Amino acid sequence: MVDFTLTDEQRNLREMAHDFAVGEIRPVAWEYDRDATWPQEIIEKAWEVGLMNSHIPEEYGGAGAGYLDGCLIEEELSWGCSGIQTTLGCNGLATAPVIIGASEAVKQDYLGRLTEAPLLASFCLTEPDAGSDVSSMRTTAVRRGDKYVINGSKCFITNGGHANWYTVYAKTDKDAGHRGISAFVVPRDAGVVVDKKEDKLGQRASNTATISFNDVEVPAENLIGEENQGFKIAMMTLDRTRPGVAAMAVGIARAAFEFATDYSRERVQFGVPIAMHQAIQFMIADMATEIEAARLLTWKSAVTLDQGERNTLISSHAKRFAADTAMKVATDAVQVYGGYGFIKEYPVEKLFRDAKIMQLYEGTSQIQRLVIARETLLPRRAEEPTAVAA
Ligand code: COS
Repeated sequence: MVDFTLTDEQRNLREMAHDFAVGEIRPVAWEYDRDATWPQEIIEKAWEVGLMNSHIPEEYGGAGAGYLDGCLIEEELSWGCSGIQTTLGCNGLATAPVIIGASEAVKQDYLGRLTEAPLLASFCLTEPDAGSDVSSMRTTAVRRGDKYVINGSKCFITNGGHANWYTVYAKTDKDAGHRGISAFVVPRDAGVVVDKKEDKLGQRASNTATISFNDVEVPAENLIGEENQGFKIAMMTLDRTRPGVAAMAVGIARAAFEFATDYSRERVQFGVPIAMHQAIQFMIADMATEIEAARLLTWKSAVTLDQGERNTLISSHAKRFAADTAMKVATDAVQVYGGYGFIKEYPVEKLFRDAKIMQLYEGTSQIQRLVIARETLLPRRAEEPTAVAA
């Protein structure tokens, strides 16, 4: 059965997220972007009303919401400001590996921290020389007695400067390529050092940091899953989070589309609103179709997960198409505004800058195409596990 009808609960959730975006995010979004303001107050309010940590299971204090529910929230909050939503949504990325494979005690402790207080966690995979090529990471974790000792540096870490704890990927066997990577939960007070906050093109209200680990010790029980399972845990995590990122891209595209259509009705050239010109109408029509298509792919990728099925292919379709759509729609929105679109006083300039990162983080559009090509050409991948032993 194919049914695109949301339940009453889902409609209410979407409405709540939209009202929050209208009331709490939109009024400050452009100012926070200009000044790269850390949105602490908004984090606390979003946490209070239950718009954060929606995927954390109920037994750890979370809402236990589904992936489609998460996408509904993510689209609305990103419509408000994708930089602020990147901050609010990042716990979903950091907690996914823990939910997939951490021990019960680690889940109780670290997931519980996020549901008991408005705290943040970060996901530490990328390194200066290991972006798309995850296997070439250099951070190491060496077992010493009942501890692991972690050394290395991670970059582009969302919320890195503000996190209470980190999911960290490190080599436990340097010679084993992707089969030598393990994942750990690392509390900030174990000695994590925040080196640098990035000054970014877009999504400037989010914190992106470089952090390092110098002989940071964690208990052996903080290992997620088994030793050397980290690469698969990372891939399974990205399968779970890419639908939400796609939803965020839809939110940016929708915001740009709305500004562009409103402006096209008001702006008069050649004696009529520019919306009367077919050149503008065709741009608006393409935006509308692509946003609709991006949302359908996004919802399908989330529903596939909610049904307990492997969603690697469809989540790459969704993430790739939605990210490219956000960039294209935001670019065309600037075009509809003409010269004014290039001026910071007008809203689409920010959306154009914000959209770019959607094609870069959580796997570039090229990596999504690579996954799509492999999944299409090598169907054996459908046999891969969707869960690991804890
Ligand atoms: N679920 C479970 N297992 C998976 C998987 C998935 N979605 N994708 C790959 N695997 C498994 C493979 O089956 C293979 O297993 P074996 O060791 O048993 O053979 C293993 O993982 C390695 O897979 P693969 O050969 O495809 O690895 P590559 O090194 O070629 O890398 C890409 C694959 C490029 C897709 C991967 O490195 C990637 O996604 N890179 C982008 C990382 C990214 O998104 N970074 C953004 C920052 S995080 S916010």
